[in-house]
Amino acid sequence: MELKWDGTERMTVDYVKGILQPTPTCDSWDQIWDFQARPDDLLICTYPKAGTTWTQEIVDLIQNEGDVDRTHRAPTHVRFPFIEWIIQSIGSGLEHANAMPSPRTLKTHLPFQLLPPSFLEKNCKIIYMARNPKDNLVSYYHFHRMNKALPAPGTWEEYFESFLTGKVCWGSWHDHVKGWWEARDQHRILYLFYEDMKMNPKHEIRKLGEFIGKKLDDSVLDKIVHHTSFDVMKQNPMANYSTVPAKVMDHSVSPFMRKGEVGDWKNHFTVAQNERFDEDYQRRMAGTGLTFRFQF
Ligand code: PPS
Repeated sequence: MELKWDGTERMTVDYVKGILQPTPTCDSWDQIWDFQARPDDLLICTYPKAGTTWTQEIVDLIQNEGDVDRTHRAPTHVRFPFIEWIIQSIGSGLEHANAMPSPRTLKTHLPFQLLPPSFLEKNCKIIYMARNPKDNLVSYYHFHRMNKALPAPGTWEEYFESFLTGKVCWGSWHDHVKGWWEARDQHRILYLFYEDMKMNPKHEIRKLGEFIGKKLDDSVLDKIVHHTSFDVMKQNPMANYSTVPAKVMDHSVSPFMRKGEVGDWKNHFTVAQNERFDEDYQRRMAGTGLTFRFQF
């Protein structure tokens, strides 16, 4: 597979079936769509910046029964191939996944309709983590600023409009969370919320353990809660993306582990933006049964 983008310029984007994607993902789309899942694959799926890395760290600690040394074996993106991510200085998530022995835990940000069909054909377990869209937007904006593997975000006002109109990589937040929500009962999908994990991590980690098929005693659960807290993960080079070359992710612009809070959107949204967001949200989310917490 040819990896053209080398990080000296900002990533370009294109469309796959109406969804914006980094150009290398578009160029390799046929191979991504044909990805061969295995029945014992576990897939972690999120809209970007919804708590993927947090979920990955928790899952790895559950699978390793709280053994922190085992989870320090490699950085997040090496432990969990990101199937549609192709970066020259880092490699192809697809090739990495294909070379990995089973059982594999994989990552994707794809909306449900773009999920390679073999995941459903093989009845793989899928964990979906969703985050309230206002904090998700803020997090994504800052990630665009620091990550050259995404286009430049423009001004805050411009990015706000791009997010609302779904003109960002991986498409509309609203369509993403709704698509996976509607699919959850027909497939082996555990649908989780970032705000629940923040509010009661032990409860949510136990739920994850049951879904994965691991019964965890209280002391292991407490250990996992501690090692996956924001402050501990921020200091963990295997979980904070500091191993990615600085020409791709520049943490001096905005750290990957930025704030990890619920309600930070209040420091960014103007009153007018908030009213516009709420009006749009109510219209697009009406009747879905999906509710998000925007603050505690
Ligand atoms: S990515 O690039 O899509 O994989 O990013 P993702 O991991 O989904 O999202 C990054 C945001 O999640 C926050 N984060 C956490 N919050 C709370 N606790 C823990 N342990 C944790 N780990 C990561 C991270 O700080 C990003 O959110 P913001 O709001 O930008 O801080």
